[in-house]
Amino acid sequence: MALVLHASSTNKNAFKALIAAEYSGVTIELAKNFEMGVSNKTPEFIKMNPIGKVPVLETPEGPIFESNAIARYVARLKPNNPLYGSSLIDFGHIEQWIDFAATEIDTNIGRWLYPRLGYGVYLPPAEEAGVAALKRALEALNAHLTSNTYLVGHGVTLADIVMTCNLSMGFKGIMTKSFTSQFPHVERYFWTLVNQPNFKKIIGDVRQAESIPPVASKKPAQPKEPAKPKPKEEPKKEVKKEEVKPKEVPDEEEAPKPKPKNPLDLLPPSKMILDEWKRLYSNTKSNFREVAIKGFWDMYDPEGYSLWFCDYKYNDENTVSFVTLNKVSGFLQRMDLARKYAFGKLLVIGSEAPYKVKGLWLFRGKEIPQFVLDECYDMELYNWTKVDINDEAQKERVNQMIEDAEPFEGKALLDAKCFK
Ligand SMILES: N[C@@H](CCC(=O)N[C@@H](CS)C(=O)NCC(=O)O)C(=O)O
Repeated sequence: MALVLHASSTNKNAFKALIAAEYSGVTIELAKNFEMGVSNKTPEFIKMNPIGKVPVLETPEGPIFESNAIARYVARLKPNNPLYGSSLIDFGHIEQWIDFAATEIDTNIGRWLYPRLGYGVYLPPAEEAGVAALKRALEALNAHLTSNTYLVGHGVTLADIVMTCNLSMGFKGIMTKSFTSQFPHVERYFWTLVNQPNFKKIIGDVRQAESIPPVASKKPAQPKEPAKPKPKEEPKKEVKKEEVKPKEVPDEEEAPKPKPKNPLDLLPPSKMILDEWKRLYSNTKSNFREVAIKGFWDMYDPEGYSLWFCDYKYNDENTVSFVTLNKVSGFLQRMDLARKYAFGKLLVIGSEAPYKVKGLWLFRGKEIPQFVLDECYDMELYNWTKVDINDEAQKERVNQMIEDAEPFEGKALLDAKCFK
């Protein structure tokens, strides 16, 4: 009997065994007509895996569940398989990274991604904790990969297969370029591995997420039930202790709580009306200095607003023009949450690589709003300096950024993007 893998052909957990099989010369068939949510709920399937999850591998000696266990089994079918290293210590390190990939990488990608897709409750502090734990894990992985091409030794092992499959869910689903660019060795490692022929054959082309998925509606649409007739009053049944159900948690959507006000809405009113500035900026087609820039300083209220220069920390990595432009566009998209409270300019400077990304932001309040720092990951990719408006040179730099002056700091502009 051939080995049969029960899973859909796009399941990253199934990829682990399939890639291991490619490296090991093992043949695995995918179960025919597998339908997620249907095939894995049948009594026959539950006999193979009592929790009803995929993948499951059917072997001549019985089924195996848990994707890492399946991948290990497949690797062991080849005697002295280099996927398991060549010494006991290699073996130990391979197992170490397989566990790390499961507990530190996969779990934390899931904490970030699944609630956003509607699998589980979305809670911002829980997401924050998940992202922080993922960053910690990726920092450690990045440090290891600074001086190692592969996780263990000098070739692909089972640890790389498991790690890459787990990372693929993050890269495809939620880890945008501006997030992963904090971990350049992880990026290099991931793209190298997914482009190895044995990986590519199974995973196909991988496209990195361009944005963080928005939070899915909390409650999936329920099929409407016909109105039930009111039950007749029945004599009260004595309830046994074990039958007492825990109180249902009130559904947030049924009784919407008033949204807490953004603290910026509670600031003392300002003479500067952000929308008026945005309109002036957009509508000024000529004499920009005299009209828009002068108008800006006439309106500017240092008590109610602050101006900030930002400077991308990793300009050396901006070696490809369209990638740099996408990075900037992604940042501006993610700032959508601050549209009521911010205006920004981002300049992509230089006519050849590496391009420099520098910008100017106007924020409501005297500091960068905390919710922006918390919720927009790009913020930490830049160094931020508050503009001293008593310094004429800084004011002039503000003007140049607002009007896309060229040359800027002696260089041509590849592009200038505005957030308004
Ligand atoms: N730790 C398990 C995770 C398996 C798992 O979560 N499978 C998902 C699909 S990727 C599943 O079958 N979900 C269906 C369900 O939860 O009922 C493994 O690595 O195999």
